[in-house]
Amino acid sequence: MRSTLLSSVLWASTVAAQGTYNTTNPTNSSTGAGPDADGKYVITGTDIRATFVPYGASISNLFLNDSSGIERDIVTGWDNASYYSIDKQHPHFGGVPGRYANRIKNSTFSIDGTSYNILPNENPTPDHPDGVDTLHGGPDGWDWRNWTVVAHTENSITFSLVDEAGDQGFPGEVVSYVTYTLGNRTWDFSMSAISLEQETPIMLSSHVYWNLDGFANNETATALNHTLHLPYGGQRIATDTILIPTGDILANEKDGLNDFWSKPKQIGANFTNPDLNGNCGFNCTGYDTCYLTARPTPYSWESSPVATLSSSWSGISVNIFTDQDAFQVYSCGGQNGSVALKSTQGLFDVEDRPRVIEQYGCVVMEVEDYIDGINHPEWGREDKQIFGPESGPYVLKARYVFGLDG
Ligand SMILES: *[C@@H]1O[C@H](CO)[C@@H](O)[C@H](O)[C@H]1NC(C)=O
Ligand SMILES: *[C@@H]1O[C@H](CO)[C@@H](O)[C@H](O)[C@H]1NC(C)=O
Ligand SMILES: *[C@@H]1O[C@H](CO)[C@@H](O)[C@H](O)[C@H]1NC(C)=O
Ligand SMILES: *[C@@H]1O[C@H](CO)[C@@H](O)[C@H](O)[C@H]1NC(C)=O
Ligand SMILES: *[C@@H]1O[C@H](CO)[C@@H](O)[C@H](O)[C@H]1NC(C)=O
Ligand SMILES: *[C@@H]1O[C@H](CO)[C@@H](O)[C@H](O)[C@H]1NC(C)=O
Ligand SMILES: *[C@@H]1O[C@H](CO)[C@@H](O)[C@H](O)[C@H]1NC(C)=O
Ligand SMILES: *[C@@H]1O[C@H](CO)[C@@H](O)[C@H](O)[C@H]1NC(C)=O
Ligand SMILES: *[C@@H]1O[C@H](CO)[C@@H](O)[C@H](O)[C@H]1NC(C)=O
Ligand SMILES: *[C@@H]1O[C@H](CO)[C@@H](O)[C@H](O)[C@H]1NC(C)=O
Ligand SMILES: *[C@@H]1O[C@H](CO)[C@@H](O)[C@H](O)[C@H]1NC(C)=O
Ligand SMILES: CC(=O)N[C@H]1CO[C@H](CO)[C@@H](O)[C@@H]1O
Repeated sequence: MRSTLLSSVLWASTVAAQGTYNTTNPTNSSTGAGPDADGKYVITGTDIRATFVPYGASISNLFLNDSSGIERDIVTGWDNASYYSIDKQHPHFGGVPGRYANRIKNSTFSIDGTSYNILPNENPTPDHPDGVDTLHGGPDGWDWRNWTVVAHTENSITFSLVDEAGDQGFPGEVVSYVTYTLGNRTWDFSMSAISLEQETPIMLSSHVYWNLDGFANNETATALNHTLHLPYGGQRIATDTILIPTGDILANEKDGLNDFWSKPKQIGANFTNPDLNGNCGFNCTGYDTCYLTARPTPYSWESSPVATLSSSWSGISVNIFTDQDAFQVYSCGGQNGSVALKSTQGLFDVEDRPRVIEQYGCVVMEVEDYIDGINHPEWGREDKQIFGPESGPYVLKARYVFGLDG
């Protein structure tokens, strides 16, 4: 058992690093240069460049040239690493939610007959001032913490985090590694997590907010004209008014509000339909929805994308390949202009356009497993969501391939 565990750790760190480890000199490794003046770590591929910050192991900028050859920064974030810990709104910009992404009903779960109460942090009521459920791992979830940079090369960066036993109420210590690598207009990531002591839920994701126009579209401040295709997304997980899964799996009727599978559709295509109100929780118009990515088995996850997002304005598209079985889409209905754009985004020559993220100004896309699967044993997700010293490590892989349609 001990050797199984050790080989898991070694295996996971190898998978995570995919390259040079230099723990002696973690920041300025043989090829990396350490953080820049804003505290960000830059990595570069072919015609693509990104920055990352230790806070949440978050992507902070992603630069690509659009079809006019103009450089666009297509993810949200802040201008410097220190501001991530200061901002009170904490929109989970580009980070790794953990130890368990998305919501846990009633902040409870049980494993082998033992029930656990973890810290709530969403939907406070007079009786439950801290909230009635747990979102993204709790009030000090993994994307509220500074991860350790364990490797930084010209085109990749690896972060690690040690999550102590009992933190946020979760059982057992967990060690995680996340590696991001840029290629030829590609962004790969590999996440692994090992539970060293006890069985615990683990579900990670990457919580990136996209605007493929770099917020510089002079026709609209929103991302509602972005086109989304989820070719395997014929089903979704039903949720209640506070977005907690009910246990039901719903069919996404062809031509219905949640049909992104039968053909590509603009995110905003159905916004004039009053039935879209309530589709993402109480009085929320749009999407905050976990679509399933049910591919015919056996399949190779690298062979076809589970999602494609594109914008005809910039011409930039992204194809998302992953080994994960679900895919969350959030249309940024909760944004309200209170978050400033980065200095690398937006329009500078349109006077009446505030330099902020407007409602529906972005789209969040998260590769993940079935949300709150730990409270729905009827879905059969235990092998993908419960990990202990005797199981293998939790693993998530994804590849984002960027194109130019214009
Ligand atoms: C790791 O960093 C140390 C200290 O800077 C250096 O001496 C060593 O050569 C580095 N190792 C590799 C493999 O880059
Ligand atoms: C965009 O194009 C310019 C000019 O060719 C080039 O200098 C820059 O590196 C490109 N940006 C990216 C992210 O490839
Ligand atoms: C860091 O970024 C924030 C948000 O963009 C900005 O308000 C602040 O002035 C910046 N601080 C420094 C030291 O650059
Ligand atoms: C994270 O690191 C930044 C420096 O980049 C620092 O300003 C901040 O206080 C740290 N935050 C936490 C939560 O440790
Ligand atoms: C909800 O959590 C409380 C503890 O906070 C627990 O007493 C109760 O049994 C839980 N309810 C369900 C349905 O799991
Ligand atoms: C990058 O990929 C494009 C096709 O997608 C290809 O034409 C080009 O040669 C590749 N560049 C490198 C440096 O491999
Ligand atoms: C919008 O931007 C495009 C591309 O930069 C430009 O060709 C067009 O003239 C602009 N339109 C307006 C109304 O400013
Ligand atoms: C949603 O929008 C698509 C594309 O415009 C349209 O074909 C479909 O009928 C709409 N569905 C509903 C339910 O409004
Ligand atoms: C942008 O979206 C709006 C609302 O869905 C639609 O009326 C308009 O035709 C779209 N524009 C383009 C260029 O697709
Ligand atoms: C629903 O949202 C609209 C627009 O944000 C707001 O004006 C309205 O008061 C809300 N209704 C309820 C019942 O909360
Ligand atoms: C905008 O959203 C933020 C974050 O949720 C919230 O703190 C703020 O009160 C909202 N502002 C308005 C005007 O609704
Ligand atoms: C920790 C460390 O050595 N950081 C250095 C890495 O390299 C950059 C750029 O050369 C320096 O500014 C850092 O001080």
